[in-house]
Amino acid sequence: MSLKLYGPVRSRAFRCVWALEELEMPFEHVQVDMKKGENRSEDFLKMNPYGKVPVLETSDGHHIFESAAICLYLADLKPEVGLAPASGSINRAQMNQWLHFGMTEIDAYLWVIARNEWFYGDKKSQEAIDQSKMMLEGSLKVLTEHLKDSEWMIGTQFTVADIVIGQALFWGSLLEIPYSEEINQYMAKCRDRDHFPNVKKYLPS
Ligand SMILES: N[C@@H](CCC(=O)N[C@@H](CS)C(=O)NCC(=O)O)C(=O)O
Repeated sequence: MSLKLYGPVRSRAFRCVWALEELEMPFEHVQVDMKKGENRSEDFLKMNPYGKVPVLETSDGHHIFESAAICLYLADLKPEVGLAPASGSINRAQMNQWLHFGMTEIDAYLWVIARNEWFYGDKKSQEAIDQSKMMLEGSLKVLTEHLKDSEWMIGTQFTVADIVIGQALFWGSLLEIPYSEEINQYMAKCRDRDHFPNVKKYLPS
């Protein structure tokens, strides 16, 4: 059995495809058409009861959801690549710190803004948008300061934290959130990585 990733590249599955490419790991890609409700089918809900992508099917048939957890699992399968530092090391703790920061202090606020702007129609809450923008301003300030003297989130080592934060910033730019020069440069560096262009191979034809 091989690794199987469920979820279109234009979703948080992007992170997992990017990690798989960085790790040069073969996998089967299943698009999952969310417009057709394929993520709500009985079979899909058995893999992720929340009905969200991405989901990874491991080579021994287990299912994992949550993009950051999937990326971390994959990185640990090939520790020699260095996408996740060794368990118990200070680098591991710092990678986890930024990984959680990316998920809770960046991605989550962007998602509140996106849901309100794009999906909620007359249920849209300007207050929720404004509060999230305010919180995000603080997170992006911290990120900007950190990037002033760090090449990647943990110094010179590109890790899963960069994949999660980088991709959150990419999709967040659709919301026209103002980014600092440091953040723009960081995103450009992410895009310049050798394996980054390969992610496009998984876009639907
Ligand atoms: N925290 C989750 C979020 C997953 C998520 O919200 N996925 C979206 C696509 S990016 C989804 O599947 N939405 C479909 C739905 O909510 O019905 C992760 O990082 O994997």
